[in-house]
Amino acid sequence: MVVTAAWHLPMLRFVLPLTQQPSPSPAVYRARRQRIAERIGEGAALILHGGQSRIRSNDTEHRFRPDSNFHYLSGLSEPGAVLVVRPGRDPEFALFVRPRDPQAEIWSGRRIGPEQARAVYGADAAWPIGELAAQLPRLLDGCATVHLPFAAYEALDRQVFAAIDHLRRRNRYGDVAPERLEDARALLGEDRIIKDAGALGSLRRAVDISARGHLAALRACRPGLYEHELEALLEYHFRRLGSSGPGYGSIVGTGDNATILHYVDNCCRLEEGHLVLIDAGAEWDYFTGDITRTFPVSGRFTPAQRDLYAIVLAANEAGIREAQVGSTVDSIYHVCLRTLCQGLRDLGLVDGDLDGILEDEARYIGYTRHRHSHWLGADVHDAGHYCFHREPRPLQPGMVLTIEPGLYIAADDERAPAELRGTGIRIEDDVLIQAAGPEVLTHLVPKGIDELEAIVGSEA
Ligand SMILES: [Mn+2]
Repeated sequence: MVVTAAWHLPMLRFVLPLTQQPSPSPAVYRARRQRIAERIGEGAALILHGGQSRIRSNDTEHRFRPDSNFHYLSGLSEPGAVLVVRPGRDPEFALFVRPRDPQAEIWSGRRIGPEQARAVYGADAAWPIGELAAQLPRLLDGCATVHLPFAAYEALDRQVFAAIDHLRRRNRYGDVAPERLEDARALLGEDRIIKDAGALGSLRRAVDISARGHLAALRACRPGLYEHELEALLEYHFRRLGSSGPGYGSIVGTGDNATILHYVDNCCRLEEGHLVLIDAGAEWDYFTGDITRTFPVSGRFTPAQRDLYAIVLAANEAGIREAQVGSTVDSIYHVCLRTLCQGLRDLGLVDGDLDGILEDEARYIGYTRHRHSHWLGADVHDAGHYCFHREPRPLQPGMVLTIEPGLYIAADDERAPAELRGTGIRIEDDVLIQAAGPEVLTHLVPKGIDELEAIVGSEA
């Protein structure tokens, strides 16, 4: 990191870097704003914050990652931006961005600036972010409803309330203040849950890059490597292929580390005879893949590992078969769970008849631990309701979800055969719901026992 001042650098010519180019295409974002505009109707306004840079430690920052909803509607990825959408009004799409500042840009990177924001992102109007407080009353005057993500950006909440208060006081001069607030997260979630062509294109690419990272890790795996070496290899391929990096902290856990659901220390040595669990996904254009595979470090399952693995694989496959239009995330869970519990019973880890086991969560939850699906998209746990009025919502074409059953046997589980104590197995695929049946987006990464044994260590 550069720490010396360089006052004499020439002013940076504005060149739009690759990462800022709106991809897929401006038309995708325009169509999304159009759908949202139709949903909220004339007389409403939507306000979203693009997110701020976050401090990692002292005065160094994490790489900026925009707010998913903001990016979904604008394509813009810069800290400190705000968008306003007002259906049927002029300007209908307004952006507030950081002003150009040659000196600041020498230190912390290029800025789009209001002028380019209009040209590149199709805004009808754009101002420096410092003018937000002054412009908001004018933009909200006459809007009956304001859509805002509740409790997301306190400073923005305060500015919106200040603008509303200002309009309220000026009612006797003819200003009309908004009287209703609605949660923009719910609004955006219901649009994001059905993937449009742009979202699906980005998601397919994210999943494809994720798969290539997993394939590289499978091929390179051998006893004596460390978890962080597999992590580095995965993420090397993510970045090599143009991804901005993992969409969430990569999990590489061997032995009983695999029983820790969100294990991210990734510091242990891979031992002969152990399994290793990798749960990792690459981000592309702010959409992320989410793949989990579990496989033997040495390339050969022990008979006991194979039996346990076969149960989880059967549950994963049963869950995928259940991923049909009209089915629900709940019914996928129950199909997976029935398969897992049948297997636990066959292994002698739980007693009794299957229906009795399934009725008593306390008997199996220590082994199964978590639900088996979440929506997938711009966020790894993506936006959108799972149920309405406590009823699970039916799956529709265009939804993407994960199916990820697992079994976890604690290191101190005295019921389990000694060689399975401290074992975690999870198999996770990303599935697109379609009228013709589920499409497994993650099919490139093998999960069958024979395929895994053939590929693990093949390039070690
Ligand atoms: Mn997942």
